[in-house]
Amino acid sequence: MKYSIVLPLLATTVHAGPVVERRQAAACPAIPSTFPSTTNAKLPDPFKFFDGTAVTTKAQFDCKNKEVSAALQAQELGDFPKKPSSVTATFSGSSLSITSTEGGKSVSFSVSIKKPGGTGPFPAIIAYGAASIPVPAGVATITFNNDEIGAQQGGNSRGKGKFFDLYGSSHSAGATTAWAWGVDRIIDALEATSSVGIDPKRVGVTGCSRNGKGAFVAAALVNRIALGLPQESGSGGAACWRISDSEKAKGKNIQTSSQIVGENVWFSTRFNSFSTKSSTLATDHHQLAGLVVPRGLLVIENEIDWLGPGSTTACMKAGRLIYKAYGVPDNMGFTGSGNHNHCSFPSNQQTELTAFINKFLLNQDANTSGVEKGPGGTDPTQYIDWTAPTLT
Ligand code: MCU
Repeated sequence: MKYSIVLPLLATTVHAGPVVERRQAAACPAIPSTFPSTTNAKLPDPFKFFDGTAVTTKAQFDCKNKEVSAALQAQELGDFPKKPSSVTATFSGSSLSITSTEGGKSVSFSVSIKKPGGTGPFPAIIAYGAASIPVPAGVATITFNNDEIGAQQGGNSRGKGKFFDLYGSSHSAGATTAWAWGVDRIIDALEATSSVGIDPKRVGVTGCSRNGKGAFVAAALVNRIALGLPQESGSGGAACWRISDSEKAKGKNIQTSSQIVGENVWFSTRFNSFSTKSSTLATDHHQLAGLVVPRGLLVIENEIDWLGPGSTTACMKAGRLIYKAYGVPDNMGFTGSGNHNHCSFPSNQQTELTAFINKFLLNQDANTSGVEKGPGGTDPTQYIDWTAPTLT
């Protein structure tokens, strides 16, 4: 059977929405277009607007996140485009084909959907490339060929892929941002096509290694994602740039910003000028986790030096301070485990994975409290000169 839907033009059909939501949005201070670049070896304060105003309420924090997103786009990720003027989808067999049109140009891509038996709607996990975590019965898998949206074949693949066919090869987005745009379109299509049988409010995203960086960025930028499951993302994902530089200075064989910009096109060319001075970035990746607040996030790591287990652990501990300040400490956890091959999910991370999936995708009661597993001796306090408030 074939289904066809057309999503309405955003500009002409935006509905008023709940009054509270509109008031909160209107109450946000204007988002700056330039960001601090003063040297700061510590992790930037997630509870201070760039103009120095303290963040004391959850509503202010939600506004602060808009600034953080803007700063990340301006300095690392490149622009994350809003929804194209038209998004249409057709569902046939197990294939959901999505066409996005903007400025007279269109691109199409398809995802394949493997559903559990029985009657939906089902929750789903969008897997970059192929899932390298076990997806439990009861949860669908949406296989997303992120490489066709934004190529990641080294420096020469800059600006290649369907995202760039639509927005132009010189668009500022790095590959991780282009992929997040693809995830955003998948959710558009799921929302508009109930016949697919997937509940768009219970969608997670995963990917491993380079695709783990992508899954983390998607969870951060696409606020309709219910659960982020970045796996072994390391530097560019769960690691903080500043902490990785400090670990490198201590002699660790760890990926840093200065290396990553030469290896591949995961980030915008805007990041190049920061790559050797990460301490001048307006944000760091504890705030990438902060962008997912209050949604579910389980950061899955390995203890391979290059991934920076010391950096990912300290950085995500700082990320959990943000969740805690917002009153939802149990909505985020991180689990690092050694002695297994890169991207081969070990059984000793299963309990926490199951708990997060049960809670955020299967709507079950599950204990996700206090999941902080990583190598000993990793303490973020030396990188922190702020105190997390209890946001009201
Ligand atoms: C952890 O992800 C990357 C890493 O950042 C790269 O430096 C390395 O080349 O590849 C890793 C990866 O994607 O492995 C599959």
